[in-house]
Amino acid sequence: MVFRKLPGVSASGMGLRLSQKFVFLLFLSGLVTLCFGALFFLPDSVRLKRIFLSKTETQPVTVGSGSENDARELLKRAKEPELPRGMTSARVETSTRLKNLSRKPTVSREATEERLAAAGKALEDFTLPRSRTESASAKATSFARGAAPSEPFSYDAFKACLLKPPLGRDSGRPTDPETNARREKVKEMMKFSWDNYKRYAWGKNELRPLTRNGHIGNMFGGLRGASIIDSLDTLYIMGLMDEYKDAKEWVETSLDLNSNGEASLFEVNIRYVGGLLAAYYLTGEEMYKSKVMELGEKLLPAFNTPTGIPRGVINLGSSGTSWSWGWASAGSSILAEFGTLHLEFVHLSELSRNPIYKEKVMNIRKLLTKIEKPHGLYPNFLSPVSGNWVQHHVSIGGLGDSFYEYLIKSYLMSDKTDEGAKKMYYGALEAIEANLVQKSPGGLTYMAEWRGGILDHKMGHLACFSGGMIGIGADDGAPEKRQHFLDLAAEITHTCHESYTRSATKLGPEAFRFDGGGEATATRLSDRYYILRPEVIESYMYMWRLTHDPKYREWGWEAVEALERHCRVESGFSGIRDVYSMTASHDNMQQSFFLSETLKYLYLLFSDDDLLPLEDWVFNTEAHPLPIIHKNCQRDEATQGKTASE
Ligand code: DMJ
Repeated sequence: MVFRKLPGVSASGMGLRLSQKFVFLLFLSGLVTLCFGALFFLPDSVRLKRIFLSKTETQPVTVGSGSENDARELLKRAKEPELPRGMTSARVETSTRLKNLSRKPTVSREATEERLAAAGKALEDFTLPRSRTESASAKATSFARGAAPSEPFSYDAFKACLLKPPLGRDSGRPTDPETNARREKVKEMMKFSWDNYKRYAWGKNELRPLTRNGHIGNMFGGLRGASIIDSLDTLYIMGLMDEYKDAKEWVETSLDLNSNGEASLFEVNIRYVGGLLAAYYLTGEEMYKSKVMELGEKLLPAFNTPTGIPRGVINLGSSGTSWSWGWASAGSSILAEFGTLHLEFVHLSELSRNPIYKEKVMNIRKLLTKIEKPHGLYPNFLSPVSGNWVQHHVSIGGLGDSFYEYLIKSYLMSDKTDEGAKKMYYGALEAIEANLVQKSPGGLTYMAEWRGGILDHKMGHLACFSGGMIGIGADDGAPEKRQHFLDLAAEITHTCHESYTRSATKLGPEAFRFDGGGEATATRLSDRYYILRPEVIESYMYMWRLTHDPKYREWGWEAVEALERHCRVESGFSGIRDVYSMTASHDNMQQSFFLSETLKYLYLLFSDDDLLPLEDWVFNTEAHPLPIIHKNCQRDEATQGKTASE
């Protein structure tokens, strides 16, 4: 048969002319674009949308006075790396660690691509609804009924185990009148911060001191009152008893733990779990204990992953589902987040007589011990699915910081019996010294960051806690290294002090560099802000306790004066946007860690050492004091830390 070519019809394809094909293709591509666009307007519940977008992106904006969606904010800010935190809007994000990240151009740029790549991964999310998670209270019952011990935790027995009274001989009042006056000044700063929070933001998470309203954010899911929980122990040790009673009453009557919403596991743990535990141990109020047990149980589903490494975000409601942060590399978990649970979780097991909490964190420890570490270093991103490192970025500042802190503090809190933590800490420190610790041409010692073998000569304000950390760990490495560690701790603390003295305001920037001509100064506009962070003052406090060198108290006083001059506003304390400018530009946020950490460490710096003595207490990373579990004190098997799997 012969096919005859019809006039006006192309010989190719389906018999369409070239121009017709072009129109058809145009129509087809329009249709595809329309379908994709529609995805973004679908309601959040639509499954299809969850497949295409990482979970964080699909979360609804929590609406409430002053609340914003941090994840969306992170993504938005990712496109504005040149702007310092807080300059993008009137708001400063609650999670300062996460804020840091969002500002990094590398993370910012990669974040979008990685989120899309992670979208596929999101399907692998291994989350169990709360009903399928072993209930801590159910397990506690069976634990009590079985072979395991059933003696309930006794507060009196705990108190009898302490070596010294928690508040010292005279609540830590120093005999020297000048030091006492300085201490009183810090107390006044606390009262001022608290009073304004109470007046303008009561029950909200943080105070916005310029606009005189409350900030909620969504780092804590539906939980509220972060400033109250973070302040309980500070008010108590300062003897601000009327204020403490108000705080306690609020916890008793208004702290709603049945709130829904996606929360940061890390932030809820360090602020809420840590704050409630400390309040309980200091006061013996059973109410704090039952609240913290209830909250602790809500955190357990985050560990339901193939490796047991928890994800960063957890729904505190009944679903108990968890996710990785949308911005974190390929659905990974963050070292400083999953590595900053140990102290609180050991105490949750201690109080509940239920080993499950300790098992969860010991499992993290086990994985980290086994996994191969580049040059002995711990990278910041780990996949909770495969248990492998996702990137080789190492930092003692944001993303890594409190993981190292919790290793040495776990050892100290176990009354030096936790050999695993000890080995990991000194191993990590050796690798840090070999790879990260640097000396500038001007003689300043600093901790650089490490990106797959390439050094970034930058140190974050967050990394300044390491002076204190290396100091408190000086005694327990090799004996011949004691002085070396004390010297290193003093040098790092000195460098961090330099970052303060080299600024016009005498407050330190968010990050400072040692390249590009300067030393210990921020070279980027986006690193110039100060958000009332505690880390530098924290190191002064530890170095004071360890050496009694008066310079640390002087440096602390310089910080008080600078805070008064540049951060005190009419209705509270606020962060500032540029530590190099004498023209104040406030960020309108009184962070809750200012009340729990910055002011507490200052107060301790000007107090006698018998206020919360280090022989009995370790501070969690939010400065909430947790007691050392003394080995010679009689405890039953559960409190000895035996886990069910051991
Ligand atoms: C606090 O919430 C904690 O110290 C945390 O470990 C990191 N930094 C903030 C304060 O800067």
